[in-house]
Amino acid sequence: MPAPACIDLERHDLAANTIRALAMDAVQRANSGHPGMPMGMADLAAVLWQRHLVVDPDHPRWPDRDRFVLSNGHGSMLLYAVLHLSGFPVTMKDLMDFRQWGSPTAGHPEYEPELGIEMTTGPLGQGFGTAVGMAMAEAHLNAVFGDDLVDHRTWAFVSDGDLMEGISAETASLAGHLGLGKLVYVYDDNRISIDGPTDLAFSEDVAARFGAVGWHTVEVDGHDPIAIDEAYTAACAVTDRPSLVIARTHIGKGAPTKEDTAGAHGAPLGPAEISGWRSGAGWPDEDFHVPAGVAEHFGAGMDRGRAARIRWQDRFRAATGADPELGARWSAYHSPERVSLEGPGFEVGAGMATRAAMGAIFDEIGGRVAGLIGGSADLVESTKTEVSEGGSFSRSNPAGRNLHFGVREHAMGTIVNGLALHGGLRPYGATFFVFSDYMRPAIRLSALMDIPSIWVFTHESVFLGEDGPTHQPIEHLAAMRAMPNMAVFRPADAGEMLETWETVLNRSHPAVILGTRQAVPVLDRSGREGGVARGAYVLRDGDGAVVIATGSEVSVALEAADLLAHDHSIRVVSMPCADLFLEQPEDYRSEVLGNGLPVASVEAGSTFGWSRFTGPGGLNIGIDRFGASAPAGRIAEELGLTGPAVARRLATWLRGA
Ligand SMILES: Cc1ncc(C[n+]2csc(CCOP(=O)(O)OP(=O)(O)O)c2C)c(N)n1
Repeated sequence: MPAPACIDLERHDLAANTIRALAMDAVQRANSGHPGMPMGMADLAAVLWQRHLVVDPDHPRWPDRDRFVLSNGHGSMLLYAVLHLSGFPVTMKDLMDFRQWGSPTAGHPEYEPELGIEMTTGPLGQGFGTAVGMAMAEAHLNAVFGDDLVDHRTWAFVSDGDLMEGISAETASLAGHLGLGKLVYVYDDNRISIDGPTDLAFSEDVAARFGAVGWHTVEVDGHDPIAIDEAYTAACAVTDRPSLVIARTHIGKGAPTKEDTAGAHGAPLGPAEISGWRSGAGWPDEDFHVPAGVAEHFGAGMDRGRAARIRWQDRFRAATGADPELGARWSAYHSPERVSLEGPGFEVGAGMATRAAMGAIFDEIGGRVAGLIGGSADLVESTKTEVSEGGSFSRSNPAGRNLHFGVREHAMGTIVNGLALHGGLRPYGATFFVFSDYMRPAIRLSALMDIPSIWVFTHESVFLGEDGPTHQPIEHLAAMRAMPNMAVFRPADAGEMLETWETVLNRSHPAVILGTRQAVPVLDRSGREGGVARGAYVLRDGDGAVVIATGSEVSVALEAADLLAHDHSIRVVSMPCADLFLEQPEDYRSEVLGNGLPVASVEAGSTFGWSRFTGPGGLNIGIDRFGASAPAGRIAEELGLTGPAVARRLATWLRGA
């Protein structure tokens, strides 16, 4: 912890003004962007980077570094400027190319760890939640490895918009409940958003709100570096609760007419305003000016980080040298080996829900994947995603591997992303598929950032039955598959579920895993093992037509093919993951799809998207309406998804084909 009040105020002002100037200039040059927030938070950023944040620009991914999340990521120029001035590989050219094609300095950056960008948002509130996940990751790994190897803070800058978004309520509540003492948020209390003053729509007592959910709060003048330093120090001293530093700031600080107005929020200030700011600050009339001494000022903060990293490296060497088992454990978390799963042996022909199959292999997964951590949004009895010896993660037991998110799906989504972004862990979050709607922004960001978050959704079709249409996903499969970079797995039976987990764990990309509520037969897949990793494979051969099915409809398609066997030779293709199938070589894809045979699809969901595989003359059997509240068997009959009903549709289609 830094010694109190030894800030060189002149240097500090120069540093903060450099952030302001670079933000103004880059936004002006790009002719788009948000200058107001970087100008308003410049003092807060300068003190944090110079005095508190423990990072090393020469080793941006050093595991025990502090994490910094910019949740009000529209103010991205703040982060780019500070990274540049602190010696991270963000160049002056990158600043000049702000928001341009191919430049790393995107409008809203998300995740570029080599540059020092841990995560920023984009969709307001996501960073707020994600940083909670990072702090949970730290707490867990600290419990596993001890203070010598894991002991760092998670910082985030958050704005009015972040606090207005509901996700901040969900995640603040959980962070307070868990007593995440190394989590420090700095709230940019500038009382301005896009439409004008925040009191148009926001008048809550923020300190009282956060106090009520178990946070420590401290209020500070966000332009007084000594007070800011003291507030950060006070926040760090509170170790049993997360802290919120409520910093009263002025958006567009120093802009002659636009300070404290929405006009400073999201548009270039214009030459007159920039020139007025320069005269007020005694700044030369020169774009992208960085005064002498500023890099040294930030460099002193970075030297603190460099020294901390070297001390950590020494401790790491000593600890793993003295205890090779510790070194092996560290590797198991941080550079895991390939996973292969055996499973308990599933009896062919037996009925078993694929969620139950997942439950049956979950302990094995937990045993093979040291960093596996996750849980459910109050549905773990149903999702079957618990490691039985893992213990529950709590304030008093952060070593627990089973997370209890409460009924907070959106929080679960952002936290899983935070756990994944932190590194060292393999996180998952589970709920019913229909509730994925409540966490979609986080799922989308996992795909955008290409991080290995695992999304487990059970009760993945109308066949969940009596709970009715509010609980029955219809368009969800199509919507998830439409998301670039997301691999969606809908295994057909217990064997495919096992292969699905194996496939997902051996990739380092985001994935959705779907499990049935209802029992489905364990299929005879002998000789066809490994098919899941290719996305689709031939389960029953035939040379007259191809029926592609997924999940519970694979056994339906097999039954239909058997019923038609007298007149038609039907090939049944199981397609647990359309996304992986599309990545296969052309030869494999056309071979599986029968090289020009008529193709049909059967899936208990919207038919949207299936013509990609079935083509213009193809038949797509699915559900293009909402479901119904009834037992699953009756729903299957009414919606035409039994073996005989599918056989009838296929026969009619084949007669016309
Ligand atoms: C989920 C979401 N909704 C809307 C936006 C568009 N948007 C960007 S900034 C902002 C509000 C700005 O207010 P504040 O958070 O106080 O930021 P400041 O004006 O202080 O920079 C909005 C609505 C967004 N980025 N994310």
